Amino acid sequence: MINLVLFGPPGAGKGTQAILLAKTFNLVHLSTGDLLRHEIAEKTDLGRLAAELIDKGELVPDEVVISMIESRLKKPRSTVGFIFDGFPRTVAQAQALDRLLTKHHSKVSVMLCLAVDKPELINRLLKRGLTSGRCDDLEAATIEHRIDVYNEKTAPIINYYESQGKYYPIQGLGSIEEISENLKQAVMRMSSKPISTLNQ
Ligand code: B4P
Repeated sequence: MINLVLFGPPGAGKGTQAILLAKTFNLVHLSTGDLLRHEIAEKTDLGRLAAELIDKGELVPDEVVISMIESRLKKPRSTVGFIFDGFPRTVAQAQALDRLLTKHHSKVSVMLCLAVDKPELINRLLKRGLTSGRCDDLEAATIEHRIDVYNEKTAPIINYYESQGKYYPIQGLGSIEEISENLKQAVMRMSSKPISTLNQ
């Protein structure tokens, strides 16, 4: 099984690249951001809690996102693996993901970390905010807060995966196609198998 963690600060391109990687390698794409936005759209209790936190640029509590991922992993399906987009976002979530995958006799294969500088992140998210309808993309101050939260709570995960030899940094500046190609090459090198055999 290939289990990819696609990592990076807000606006690094995780969602954009995860869709392309999932298609290339035939992986199930699990985005906690998308799952939370679905709850918000459905106006569930969880959605109301999530909206309040997301709009302020805060993280949703660990137990909420961990249980969302747990229920998705429990679904019986035949797949060559998963791509985790926006999860884990804290060391506690990274530890929980390891526990959950171990239960399924599997593990994280690699953590691909998209590196993008702060001014570019802010530009991208403000641009997306013009059309996305996402409150968390509207104000530069909220975006800056999201980046601060990333630096404080999420970036420490890099050490967690580095100590396991699973951290793989990737340049996140450039065209979407170039970055996608670099990610694809990284996954193929990691698996040391030609793309055609990865789905077997
Ligand atoms: P997410 O939905 O995960 O989103 P994100 O961090 O905003 O963005 P992403 O990096 O996916 O950006 P994208 O590809 O779209 O999280 C939203 C919120 O949900 C979080 O702030 C948090 O509150 C909550 N949440 C989610 N998961 C959680 C968890 N595990 N624990 C706790 N809370 C959680 O790219 C951004 C923009 O850049 C797009 O408009 C795109 O078109 C553009 N772009 C992409 N690549 C580009 C490139 N190469 N060049 C130019 N532009 C590019």
